[in-house]
Parts: sequence; structure tokens; C-alpha cells
Amino acid sequence: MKILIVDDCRTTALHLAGLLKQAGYEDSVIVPGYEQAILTLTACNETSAQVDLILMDVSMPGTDGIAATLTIKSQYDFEDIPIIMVTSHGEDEILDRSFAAGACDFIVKPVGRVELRARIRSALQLRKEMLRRHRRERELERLARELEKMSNLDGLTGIANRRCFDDTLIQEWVRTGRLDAPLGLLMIDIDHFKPYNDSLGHVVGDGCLCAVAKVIQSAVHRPGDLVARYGGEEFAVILPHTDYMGACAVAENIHANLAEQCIHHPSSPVEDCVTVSIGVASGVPTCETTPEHLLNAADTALYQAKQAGRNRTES
Ligand code: GH3
Ligand code: MG
Ligand code: MG
Ligand code: MG
Repeated sequence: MKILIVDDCRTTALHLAGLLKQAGYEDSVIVPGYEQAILTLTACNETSAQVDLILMDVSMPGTDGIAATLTIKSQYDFEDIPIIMVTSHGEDEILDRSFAAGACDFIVKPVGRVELRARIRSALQLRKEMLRRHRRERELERLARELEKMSNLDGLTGIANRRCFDDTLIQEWVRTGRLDAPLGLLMIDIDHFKPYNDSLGHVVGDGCLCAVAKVIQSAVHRPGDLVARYGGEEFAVILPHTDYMGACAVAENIHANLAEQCIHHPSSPVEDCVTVSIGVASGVPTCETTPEHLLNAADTALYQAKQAGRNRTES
């Protein structure tokens, strides 16, 4: 436990340090005023050998103990450090202002060994509880962030899930509509995936879904684009600020990258490798239309791509 003694009187400070040592608190640092106290607190914070408790003299030249307490307690890094005021005047007014400034306790000089030990013990207990509470809060925040992230990801492929897709489509619909910009959408379905599963098994099928997700992701370059698993063996890509031509170019990239990767498909009537069919739609969102219009258009185009023989893009 590191204890910081702030006192302009060297003799009092040394006396306090001696009492602390007798009580088993060997690690104390003496500073003569507020400025040196802040320097020490900052330096200790940087080395993570943080100060656990401050004994603060009330009357000091320049910034007095109450003003010093107020400033220390208002700083994020130090707000959890308990401060015990030490003074020769035990008047109500000083006591009142000390507690209002954030002090947790008060000792009137001359300081006795037993009293000092008891007050330090309870202040350090307070410090422990605060640290425990902060750790718990930080852990809860981390878990909440993790949960939020996971609730938007597909468990198998690790890309965005349907929920994230639905939310993003509405957001981008509104955003691009406001900017009078086109919103592109691709609906992608793996060709003859049922026979792939039937011949190689579901585990290999799952691996194929992951590989296809990666290939689609590799064909999409802008930071605002979103690749999602729409469901089963269907994927969707949201392409903000992208017209038909641009969206078709992304679709062609996907076909090309997939062909290059060549995930062997032993029972496909189209190719030796896994292929996809893609439906493309794009449009500038207006008040008369909804995201469903775009979805339906991409879905219809996907259906046409399947009808036309698969392994192709229709728009
Ligand atoms: P088409 O070319 O017309 O799209 O034919 P298809 O066989 O791909 O389409 P169909 O809808 O008949 O079959 C889709 C298959 O996708 C059936 C299902 O078993 C498989 N599938 C869906 N989700 C998963 C999954 O999470 N893992 C695995 N391994 N297979 C899945
Ligand atoms: Mg003094
Ligand atoms: Mg399907
Ligand atoms: Mg399919």
C-alpha cells in the first residue's frame, strides 16, 4: 500500500511517516504541497505503482488542502483515491468543506497511533471496494460490447448476420436517399448446394459456406460495403453509393475470385467447382419506395440467374 503525505511542515510529515511505519505501512511518500502531490500521483500512475491513500494537511501556503482535495477528486485518474484530512483545527466549517471537497475522513493533530491506524484501515477498505466495483463495471462494459458484436455476427462464417443486414439496409437506405445517391444490392445463392452437402456431408458443407463468405468478402473493397449471410446458403452484399454498373462489377469479381479459388464440387451439373448465382439491383432511395423494393428486385434477378442456367449474374 502506497500512502502519500501532503504537508508543508516537514516535522509533522516525518512524524506521520513514522507512525505509518509502526502500523505496518512502510511505503509512504512525503511532498510539501499540492503541485508536488499532483506530480507524484501522475508519476505513480504511469508506473502503475498507484497511490492508495492520501493524508492531506489542511493549512498549507498557496493551494490549501481543501482546494487540493477538490482538484484531485475531480480528476478521472485519481477520483478513487481516498483522502484523509489532517489538521490542527477541528472546526465544523473546515470539516464540512473538507467532506464537500471529497475527503473521506478527518484526523485532528496531534495524531495518535491507534486512531491513525484505525482510520487508515477503513479508508483502505473503501479503496479496495471502489477498485473492485470499477473492475466489475469495466468487465460488464466489455461483456456488453462483446454481446453487441456477437448479436450482429453469423456464428458459422463470422460475417454479418441477417439481423445486421436488415438494420444496415434500412440505415443505408435512409442515408444514401438523403444524399440522392444510389444504393446497390447483391443477392447471392450457391448453386446446387444440396447435392454438395449430400455428397460430402454437412461438416464439409459448413466449411464451403465459410470459404464462399471469405471469397465474397475479398471481392468487396469499400469500407461502407457490408457482406452478410442472408440465410442458409444465401449471402447478400449492401453497396452504398453504387449504381448498376458498379454493383455488376462487384458481382463479376465474386464469380472470378470463386473460380480462381475453385472449391471442388463433385456433384455439380454446372462446373467442377462451387459456383454462385447473383441477382443485382440498384436504385436511388425515394419516398415512394422502400428497402423491400430493392430486395425484391435483387431476388427476382437472382431467380432469373438460376433460370438462365446458374453461375451468372442477372440484373
Ligand atoms: P440451387 O442451385 O437452386 O440454389 O440449388 P441448391 O441445392 O443450392 O438449393 P436448395 O435450396 O435446394 O438447397 C440448399 C441447401 O443448403 C440445402 C441445405 O441443406 C443447405 N444448407 C443451408 N444452410 C446450411 C448450413 O448452415 N450448413 C450446411 N452444411 N448446409 C446448409
Ligand atoms: Mg500545514
Ligand atoms: Mg437457396
Ligand atoms: Mg442454392
